[in-house]
Amino acid sequence: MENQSQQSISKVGEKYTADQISVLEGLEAVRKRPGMYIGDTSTRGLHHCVYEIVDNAVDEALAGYCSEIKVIIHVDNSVTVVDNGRGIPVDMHPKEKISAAELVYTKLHAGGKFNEEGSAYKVSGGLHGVGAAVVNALSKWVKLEIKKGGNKYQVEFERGVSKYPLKQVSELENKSETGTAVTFKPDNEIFEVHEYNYDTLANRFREMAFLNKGLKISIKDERSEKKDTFHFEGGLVEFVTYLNRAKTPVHKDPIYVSESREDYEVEISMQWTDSYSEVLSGYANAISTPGGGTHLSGFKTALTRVLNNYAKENNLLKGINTNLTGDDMREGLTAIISVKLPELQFEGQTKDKLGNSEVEGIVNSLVGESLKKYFEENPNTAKTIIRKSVDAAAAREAARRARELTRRKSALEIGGLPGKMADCQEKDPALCEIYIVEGDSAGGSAKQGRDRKTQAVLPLKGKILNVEKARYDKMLSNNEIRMFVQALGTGVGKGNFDISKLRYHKIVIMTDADVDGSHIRTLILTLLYRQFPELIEQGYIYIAQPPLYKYKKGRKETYIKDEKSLEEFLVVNSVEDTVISVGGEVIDNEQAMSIIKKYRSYNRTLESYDTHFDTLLLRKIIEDSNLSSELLKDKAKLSTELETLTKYLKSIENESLRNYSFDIEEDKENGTNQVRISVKTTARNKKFKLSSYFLDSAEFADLKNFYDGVKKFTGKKFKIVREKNEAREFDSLSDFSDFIIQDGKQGAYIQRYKGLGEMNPEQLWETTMNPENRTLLQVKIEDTVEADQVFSVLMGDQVEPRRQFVEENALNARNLDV
Ligand code: 1YM
Repeated sequence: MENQSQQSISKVGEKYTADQISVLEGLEAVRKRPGMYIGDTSTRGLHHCVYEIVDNAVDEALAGYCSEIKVIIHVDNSVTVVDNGRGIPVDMHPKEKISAAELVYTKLHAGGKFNEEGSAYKVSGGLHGVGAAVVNALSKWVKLEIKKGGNKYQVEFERGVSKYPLKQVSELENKSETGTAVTFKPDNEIFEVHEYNYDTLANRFREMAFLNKGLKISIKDERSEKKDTFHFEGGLVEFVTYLNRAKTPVHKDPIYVSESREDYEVEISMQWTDSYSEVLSGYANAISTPGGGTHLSGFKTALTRVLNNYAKENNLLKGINTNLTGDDMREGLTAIISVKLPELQFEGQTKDKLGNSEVEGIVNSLVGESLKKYFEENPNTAKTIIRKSVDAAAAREAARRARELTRRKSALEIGGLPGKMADCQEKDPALCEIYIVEGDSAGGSAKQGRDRKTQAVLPLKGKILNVEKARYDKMLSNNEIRMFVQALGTGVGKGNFDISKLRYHKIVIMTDADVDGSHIRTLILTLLYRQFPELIEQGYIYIAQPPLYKYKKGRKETYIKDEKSLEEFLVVNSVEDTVISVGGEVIDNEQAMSIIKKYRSYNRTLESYDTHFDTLLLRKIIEDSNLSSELLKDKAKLSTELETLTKYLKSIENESLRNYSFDIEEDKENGTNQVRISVKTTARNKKFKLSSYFLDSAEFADLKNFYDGVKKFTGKKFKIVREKNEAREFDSLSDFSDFIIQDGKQGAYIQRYKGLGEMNPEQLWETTMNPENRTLLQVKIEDTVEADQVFSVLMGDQVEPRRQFVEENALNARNLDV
């Protein structure tokens, strides 16, 4: 290791001053132990680099000098972050003899103490001012551009070392323009993962824009043309409205509190909905604190006290024989608690819990006073909330009685285990697994096929209750859920759940690979997430992966997990031992397979739109039309484009047996036009619209990209020669890929399993339950607020957010489902 660091220092081949050597040693330390600075070198660390740079721009915004931040992901996974702040200082540092900007990017622990007064730099979080140097050390290259004082400056670095001193590159046309632009490419030698995930970054920036009201953050992905702009004048109030979009609020506007005392700022927004879950999300200096901490406990104490006092003073608890607990009051509450403070202290194993003890009292007293005032001024809201808490308390009481009853009954009748269940012999939970299986027939196969020593099976019949729409008491009266709870052994609910009583350390959900199966899986996951979150956190929950196909040729039997894998398998089979050429040029088989795979994926994706669009038309739009959201705005150009399209469609009318008509109409909401399309076939009449929403969507961009990847091959002639056989020629990629798939099927028997029940016990064991062959997916929750969203959107009552979610996630959902 020593040698290595020596080497990479001397590689640069320049003479160094003592100061610069200490800089290099600092950067080497970061490269040797990246984990210490950015957590890890996989997905999380990779994305963390962007947050570090963006944090510097956010700090500039918090200081009041920057209003807009732009982030661009480039095709090579380098990232540019631009802000319109003052620009990082470019003046020489008197002692270090390099510009302040270079210092910020090369020196650890240089954070912010540049100006003599030592400005309290860094409020937005992260690495206390060394973020830029850390990112630089972990980047293959960095380019820094600064606009300041009427000039543009620039400096570039390679693996943390500057290639030349900061230099002025031009004078600005607009002399008053200022800002900083940083482009960096994370070093492939350091990171195991190299691709940025658009949604991960976009979600973080949405959150940051909510937390810093007025700040505009935009993100653009040049790999897919996805883009978003986040800008919320309403800040936390808009955040809560966003989080509650799939829920039904029980009072109109979110409550908002913003108070400060000395160096401490407290900002809270909250709103109750008719749901039964609680979403409390805390931030300290805009850093998320999933572990909770003193800001949350201060908030909870204040809320309980104020509501209890209000209820008593206004005689709202008449005739109620149980106390209202904090949990009763927070049922259905969505709240964001954001604090800003001078010196952050984090606690807990993952350092995600706010530890500053002084914060508890400050939040408690500031929030207490404001809420008291709020409820006095808004008695109707206060009464609604208290009524809801009283209901929650009553439900809690009913559930307690129900639980007592089952406990007594089950102890007497069945020794604590549901009758339909088959338990395993082993008693050590760490070695035990339980398969939760859909339906009695699959349950039967699983019971016969399992390893009786360690595997238990619980069949659940039909759809279990959607707990998103049912309160605790109703949930416990549901038979399937009661069986499930009994089987786990932990009990359920606050004060009753005890993870040490868990009887199985692997809980495996095994449902059919179809729409119903995926719905049942979601219902079970909803139950687990809402009632047993600890089981997910501890990594006890898994999803089984039963195969969808069996391929049998002669004696050879192969189980294949989904349609995509089947196609890949067929392609590999068919291409083996052949020589393939395209347009007269021989290509290697790997490349041939990749072309076919891409082309098949493109077609599969196109076809998956069949339910809500016309595949033939969509193909034409993707492959050769100029339709775009830009074009929609221009009615004349749009008409011309549609005429061309009509001409083409008329020309194939007989062949396709379809009749298309287009109507342009105004899309007032978006200030553009949209096209109403009707397709008549002999069988039915389909109507749908083509809007800017669709043309700007990620799916549309995905399709375009897919097609771009195969375009140059579509019209080429393909030739394939198999040993000794005659050559076969094809006029297009479409014909060629059809042949390859058919050829891969030759002489084989392919069975598609419609459900688990179709597999016999041995097959189920071999493919899905045998620990030596099976693949299990472990269920993880990375972000609880995000997870709450997914469940409330998917399982709640609001139709529109669900429709939007399914549409936005259509491709992902399909990928998950197949
Ligand atoms: C795209 C990343 O880093 N912007 C940025 C950074 C700084 C300033 C302005 C800045 C800060 C101060 C004074 C100050 C930084 N400056 C320093 C240091 N965008 C991005 N924009 N003038 C400009 O804190 O007093 C560190 S970061 F230390 F040099 F002042």
